[in-house]
Amino acid sequence: QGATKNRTPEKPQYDTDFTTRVIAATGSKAHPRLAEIMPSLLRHLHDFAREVGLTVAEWASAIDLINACGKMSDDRRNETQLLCDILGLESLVDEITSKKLATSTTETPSAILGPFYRNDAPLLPNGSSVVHNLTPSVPWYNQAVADSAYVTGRVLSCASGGGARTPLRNAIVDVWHTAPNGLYEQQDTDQPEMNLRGRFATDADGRYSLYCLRPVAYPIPDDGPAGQLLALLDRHPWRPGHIHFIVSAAGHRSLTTQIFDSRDEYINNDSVFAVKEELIVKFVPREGDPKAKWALEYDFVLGPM
Ligand code: MBD
Ligand code: FE
Repeated sequence: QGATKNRTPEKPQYDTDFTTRVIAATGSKAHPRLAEIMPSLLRHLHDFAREVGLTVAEWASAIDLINACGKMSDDRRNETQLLCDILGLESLVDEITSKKLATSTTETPSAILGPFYRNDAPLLPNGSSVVHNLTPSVPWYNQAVADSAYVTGRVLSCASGGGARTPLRNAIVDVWHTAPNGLYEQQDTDQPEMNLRGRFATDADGRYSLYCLRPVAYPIPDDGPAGQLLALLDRHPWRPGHIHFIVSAAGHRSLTTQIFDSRDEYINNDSVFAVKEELIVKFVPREGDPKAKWALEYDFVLGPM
């Protein structure tokens, strides 16, 4: 009784002039874009705090969360990015960026980069495999054989407009995916360096071709603060099986995207909200190729710079 007697009985009224003053104190001669976006950020941030009645203790636990993400991050783990991913923020800014820059709806849709890209994947000849050192002693050998896949397609330009698509020679298809144990090579000491990564240059017809594996569903790393938050929010950490690509060609905007295996049970339930209809693919059985049980043909369409 005594504990409640001094508390405000009705909805508190805040001095919103406070926010106006904070915004008025904010500008940037050095960085015009910062000057443009900060007022909006401050307005939404302050409105959010007022709307939910954010307390000092709650704000302090958010600070702890962000600090914990930073402490955990290094070359191999970007926990702050992962936090953004589970909040849908990386997917949202990816969508905003491609809407701003795309010149045609025929461009292949983008999808988020994610935290596991590595520069300088080996440049491999078309028709070679990104699966290295696969021997029967590898724990997931049988699954790798059952899911072996031949992936081919063309890199096309829609730069000339009018719905025309022209093949791009010497485009680079940079590809990466997890092993059947759900781990990227840098997360897994049992995989050789740069396993399941490669770059392929398209031929005169704009064609690339490679051997890889049908991707499996896997949980994003959930042993850190982002995973704790997921659990608190009654959410699962799984992503549908996906293959990442960065496709680049002279005079064209690089495309960062992912393709998603239609068979996957998480296809409509991605923990980082990256799936788009046009990026869902169907692998088909491949006959007469001892190196692949499955085949996929997928074209990438790039827009002009
Ligand atoms: C991933 O493998 C990934 O692709 C994304 C976007 C986020 C977390 C893990
Ligand atoms: Fe990924």
